[in-house]
Amino acid sequence: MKRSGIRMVAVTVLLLATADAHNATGASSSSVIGSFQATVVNGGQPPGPAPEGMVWIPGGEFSMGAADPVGKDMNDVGMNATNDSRPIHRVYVDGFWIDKTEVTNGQFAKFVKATGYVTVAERTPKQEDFPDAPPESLVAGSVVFSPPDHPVPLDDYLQWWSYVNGANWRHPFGPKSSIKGEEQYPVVQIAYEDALAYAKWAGKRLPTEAEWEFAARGGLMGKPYAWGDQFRPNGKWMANTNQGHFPDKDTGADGYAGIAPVAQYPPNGYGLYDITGNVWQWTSDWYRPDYYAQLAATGGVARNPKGPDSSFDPAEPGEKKRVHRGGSFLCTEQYCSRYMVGTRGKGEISTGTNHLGFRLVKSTGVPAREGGKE
Ligand SMILES: [Ca+2]
Repeated sequence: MKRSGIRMVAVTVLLLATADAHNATGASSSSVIGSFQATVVNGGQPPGPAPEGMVWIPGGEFSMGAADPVGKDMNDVGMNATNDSRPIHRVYVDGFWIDKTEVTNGQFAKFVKATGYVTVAERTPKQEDFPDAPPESLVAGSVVFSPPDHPVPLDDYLQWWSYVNGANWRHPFGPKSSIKGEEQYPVVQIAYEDALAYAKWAGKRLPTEAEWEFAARGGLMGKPYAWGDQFRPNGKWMANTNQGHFPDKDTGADGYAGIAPVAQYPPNGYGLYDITGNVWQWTSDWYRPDYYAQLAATGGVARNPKGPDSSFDPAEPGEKKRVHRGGSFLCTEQYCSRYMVGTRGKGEISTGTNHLGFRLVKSTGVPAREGGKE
């Protein structure tokens, strides 16, 4: 990294680098691990015709979280999951509509054209917000995956993440990059408030983490992947992840090195494309590593949980983070295997990256019961 000060903090909270989660969680996996129980899907029909591009998720009760990896240490690099995804706990969510795909560049462009919205990454940082930053560093930009050309130890993510001046949703890798012809790719370089602004315009909202996971599981119970038990059933690639050697070599064996257009891989049981892999997705929950443990400790079913009241990441207690889910085209079993459906990510709310986007949900109009317990 050649820059210091402005948004360097943001770089340090990149979700792909959450190597701290293993040790940061307050939960003890050995003492509070639950187990998966049957998914009980609500009956009845969808409340009406599906909004364009959305599908009905009936909601119901399910077991949320990730199982302990079998025969593997939950180390912080090639982890199957992190301890913040434990224990498995029981959750109920009401039915809702959800986007079949992540929001695309084409969709986001319509929003920007209609509203004149300027994303966080396009705004020049203000000195008052970064009083310690040298003025010359107050340049609009965002965080970009910038892989080394040789293998590196996986304990320093600054070797593959850079803050790039001029990077934003129109120029995901920096000023010389473009999304021309990529209307069907997921929009990236989106900060949390950018996603909220789009959602308000679209008459939708971000999913809670629980809604996201219920939808992602596609009606299955406790499977490690959104589609079932095997990463590659019958040899078939089911999601856009990373092959080769992380971070220096992505062979694209699954069809894409780097980001892919939406819906290039089979949908899950609810008809959702790229619910894991391709780009991470914002959820509306604040991040705390011990949230699952808090819910599990009550011993009941968490109804429509909306996340903790505030963010707290012991690794970076000063940062406000929301939960990311789904993993990305950079995820690999060598590092950050969080295309596994029960696992979690997190990210500082003002930080976009070129592998982070979002998809939205819509409630039926029936007021959901507030988060909490029965
Ligand atoms: Ca790939």
